[in-house]
Amino acid sequence: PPLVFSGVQPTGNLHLGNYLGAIRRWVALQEANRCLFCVVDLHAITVWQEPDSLERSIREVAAAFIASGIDTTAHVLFNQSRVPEHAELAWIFNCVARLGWMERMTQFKEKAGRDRERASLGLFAYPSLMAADILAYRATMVPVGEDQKQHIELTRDIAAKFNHDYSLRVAALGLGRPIAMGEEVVQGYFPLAEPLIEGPATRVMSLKDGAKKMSKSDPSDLSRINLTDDPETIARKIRKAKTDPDALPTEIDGLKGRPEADNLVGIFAALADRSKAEVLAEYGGRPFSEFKPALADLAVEKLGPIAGEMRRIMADPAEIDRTLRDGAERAREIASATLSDVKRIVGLLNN
Ligand code: AQP
Repeated sequence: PPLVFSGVQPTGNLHLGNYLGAIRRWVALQEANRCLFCVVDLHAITVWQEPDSLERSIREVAAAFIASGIDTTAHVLFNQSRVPEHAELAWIFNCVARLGWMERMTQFKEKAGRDRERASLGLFAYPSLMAADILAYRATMVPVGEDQKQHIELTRDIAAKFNHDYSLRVAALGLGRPIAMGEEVVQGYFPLAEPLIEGPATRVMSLKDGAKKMSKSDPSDLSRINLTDDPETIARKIRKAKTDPDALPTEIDGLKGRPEADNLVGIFAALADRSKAEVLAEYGGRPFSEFKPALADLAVEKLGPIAGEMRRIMADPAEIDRTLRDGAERAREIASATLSDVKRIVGLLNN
């Protein structure tokens, strides 16, 4: 079966965007696929993290995965730094990827801000580590939010350049397999990963600004719904969410040019497992003063049990650590086999 890989950074404030854009969809993918889910702690340290809060966040993300319904026995849940092959493969990919490719990454530009000179080298090389995360397992399905699309494209570029640069060697060692490149099928070592970006909530926006995505690092806590928020906080944040003065439209086209309305309808649809059109069929023509309480009730109903379960799991950190250690051992079996192939392919003596 195809292999699924995805991850979340343990940078605190896990929010509704992370849940709807990523975690919740992973749960659905578990049925038909083999999945690896990763707490990407090496990505987190590309910007400064207080060591104590990093440890706490790693466990909190793991708890959120488990509380959301990730099956850690049938699938693999681990933290990235426990599988050293990610960092090793990332170094090799740093030598495959080109500076110009990295310079085009919008996430780097956004996160580095105006003072690029002071951004960490790790933040710049982030996409190369992400390519390693995926390709260490030769995963082909990567469920992510819209914001990660460019990084997955770069992962494909790295895989394609590696396959091309080492094609003769891969053939000589008999390590090639058929890789679909558009219409063509070529022999190569790494498959081309596909981003899975689907559903009504691939880009959940800030509750305070319909032009900004909901994000862990937004200084305003009112901009996001955290997975650990209590029911009153969830209701208050939705009540205070920015909207325009008009009633909800009856047709989906009526959401154009109304980013805040579009966002709240998208969140409702994702939480209710319905389409935006279905939500508008019910709430079209009604004012936000009626829609917001309905959304708040729905959010509390869907997120409340997850928050409760997260608290229960977090009460036993040793058990979380055991789960992550066990996951890492199983992940490592696959990743180390890939690394040993890659070293032979590149010509790094490893006998
Ligand atoms: N607003 C969002 N809507 C939908 N999906 C989102 N994701 C993040 N924000 C949204 C998806 O969640 C997964 C994990 O994200 P991440 O923690 O690895 O990185 P990020 O995209 O940098 O998340 P944040 O919350 O925006 O963090 P900061 O503030 O640190 O930049 C990914 O699949 C992502 O697409």
